[in-house]
Amino acid sequence: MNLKLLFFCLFLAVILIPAELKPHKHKRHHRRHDHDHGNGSHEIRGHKHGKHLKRKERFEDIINDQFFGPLGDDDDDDDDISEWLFDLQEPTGQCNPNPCQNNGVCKEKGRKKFKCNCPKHFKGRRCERGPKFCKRGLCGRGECVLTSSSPFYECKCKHPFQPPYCRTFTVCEPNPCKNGGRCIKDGNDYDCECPSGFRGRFCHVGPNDCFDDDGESYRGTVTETINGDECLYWNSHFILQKGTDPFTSFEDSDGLGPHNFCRNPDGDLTPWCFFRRGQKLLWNYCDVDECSEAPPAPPAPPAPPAPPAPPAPPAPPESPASKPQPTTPAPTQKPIQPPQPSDPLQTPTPSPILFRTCGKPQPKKVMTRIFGGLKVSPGALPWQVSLQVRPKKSTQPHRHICGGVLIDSCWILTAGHCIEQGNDMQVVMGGLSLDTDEPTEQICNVEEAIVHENYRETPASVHNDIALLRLEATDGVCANETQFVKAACLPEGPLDDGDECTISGWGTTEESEYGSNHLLEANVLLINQEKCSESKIYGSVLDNSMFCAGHLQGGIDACKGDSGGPLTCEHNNTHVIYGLVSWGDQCGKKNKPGVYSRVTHFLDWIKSKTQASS
Ligand code: 4AZ
Repeated sequence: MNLKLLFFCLFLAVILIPAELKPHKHKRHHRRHDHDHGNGSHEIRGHKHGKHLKRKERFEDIINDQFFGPLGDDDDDDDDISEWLFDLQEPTGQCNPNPCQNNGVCKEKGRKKFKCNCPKHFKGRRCERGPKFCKRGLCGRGECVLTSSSPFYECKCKHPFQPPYCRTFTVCEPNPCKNGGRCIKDGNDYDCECPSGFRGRFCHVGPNDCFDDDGESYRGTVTETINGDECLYWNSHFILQKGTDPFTSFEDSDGLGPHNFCRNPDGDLTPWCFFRRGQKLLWNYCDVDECSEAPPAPPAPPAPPAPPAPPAPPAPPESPASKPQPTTPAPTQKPIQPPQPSDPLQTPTPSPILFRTCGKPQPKKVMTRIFGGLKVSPGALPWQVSLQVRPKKSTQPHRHICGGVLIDSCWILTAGHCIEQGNDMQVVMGGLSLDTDEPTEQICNVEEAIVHENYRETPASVHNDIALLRLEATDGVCANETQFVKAACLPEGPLDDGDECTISGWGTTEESEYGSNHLLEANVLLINQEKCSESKIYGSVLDNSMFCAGHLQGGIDACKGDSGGPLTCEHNNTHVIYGLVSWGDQCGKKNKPGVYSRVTHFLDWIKSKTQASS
C-alpha cells in the first residue's frame, strides 16, 4: 500500500469512524429510523456543528485529553485488511501495471510472482508501508505536524507544555502572548492580556484581521473556531491520519500552509478549520470578523515588540472588523405538486418522455468536508427520496424514517423493514435538507406499499428486505422529472467485487445520533460475498438476496435512518441502483460492513409488480 492509500485507509478506518455514543445491546440494528430520537451509534458521516458557548481549554482539559493517553489496542495496527481487494485486482504476477507503490521497483519472479524493491523507509510486499514519523505519544501533550525536511515532523505543544516534546510545562515562561500581551498566571493555567486591538488566545490576532465575501482570500491569523476550539495545523499528522490531505483535497489550497490559521479553501460560507476532540476530527467555522465596507480601517496601534511569532501570514485586509451575519436562508414554500411549469426550478419534462432516461444526475459540483460523508450537491443524487410517516389521519408533521429510490415516476424502491402498516406515508423527492422547505422538492403520497412476499427478519439477518411504493398519481403522473428529481436505472447484471459505489442518506452520523439534516453521501466498495461470509465478518447469515459493501477496516458506513436508501454504482456512465441499505452489525465497525438488499436478485419481482399495476 502506498502512503496515500495508507492514509486513505486510515481515513476510512478512523476519521469516519464514529465513536460510540451509547453501547448497543443488540448485535444488529436494522430497525427503521426515528428522526426524533435514536439510540446512538455511528454513521456514514458527520456534520456541521451547532453553536455552543465559546470555551477555553484549560490545563486540566489537556491533562484529561484521552488523545495523549496510553495506546489503545487498535493503535498502530498494521493489519492490511484491504489485502483481499488487492488480491482481486492483482495482475497475475506481472510487473505491468506496476504493483509496487511509493516508487517501488518491480521485478518479475517466475511467471506468477513479483518482488518489489522498495525505496528507503518503505516496506511491505508492495512497498505499501511508509515511515511513521508521528508515532503516537511522540509529541507528549502536543500535536505532531509533518514537515518537508528532516526529521519530517515537529511537535506543536499545547501551552504551557514546552518544546521540543511537550512533556514538561512552565506557565508564562517564556511568555506565550504575542504582540506585547501580558501573561497572567493562574495555577497551571494562564491568560493573555492583550494590548488594545489585539485578541485571540495569544493576542496573535491583529486589529485589521477580517475577511471579505466568503473569506476565500482571508490570510489572517485567527486560529480558533466560533466555539473556542483550537484549530489543527493544516499539515497535522492527525488530519492526514484521518485520510484527508488538506493540501490536495480542496479546490483552492493557496492559503493553506504549515500553520493553523482559519481558511476557506473549499468555497464554504466563511473561513473554517479542523479541530480535534479526543480521537475525532471535526471542523467548524472560525471566530473571524467580516470586514465591513465602511468606514476605513483605523490605524493599528504601534506594534509592541513581539516574541517569536507563529509563521508570518500575509498582511490582513485593511478594513475594520465586524461580526459576520449568519446567513439564514429565507423560508421557502413547498410547492404542491404537480409544480407549475412556470417554476424554472421545476419545469417538468413533457409527460410522453417523462422518466425515459435514468441514472443521469446533474454534473457534480465539488462540495467537500463532511467526515466520512460528503454533503450532496443539488441534483447529484436526484433519485434519493426521504420516506416519511405520520399516524393515519393525523395532522402531525411527517417524520423521516427511511430513504428510498425513485425508479419511475410512480415507483419507489425501499427496504421491506421500512414499511410499517398503519401509518400514512409520503415521499419527498428532490430535497437535500430535511428541515427546510426547498423549492426543488416534490412531495407525493404513497398509495400502496408492496413488501416482498418472502421478507423475513431473523435475530441475525434480514432476508428479501425490499419493498415497492406506488405513489398517488394525478393524470397518470406522480413525480415530475426535473433537474432535481430523476430516476435511477435498474442494473442489468452483477458488478465486480471492489467496484466503488455511492451510498447516501439522512441517517445517524458520527456527529448526531438523530441523523443529518442535509443529505450526505459516501463511497463504499462492493465486498466479495465469500469474504463477507467469513466467520469474523457475517458468517453464514448472508444469502443471495443481500451483499456487503463498505470498508472492512471500519469507518464509512450506512446507519440508522439510511435504510431503504440507495447504493448506486456508475456503470457505462449511468448510475444504477445496485443495493438498498438494509442492515449491519452497528455502524462503521471494523469487519462489520453494511449489508444491502441485492437489487439484481429482485429484478423479476420489481418488473412483475410495477408492470402489473401500471
Ligand atoms: C439501521 O438500523 C441500520 N451499518 C442500517 C444500516 C446499518 C446498520 C443499521 C449498516 O437501519
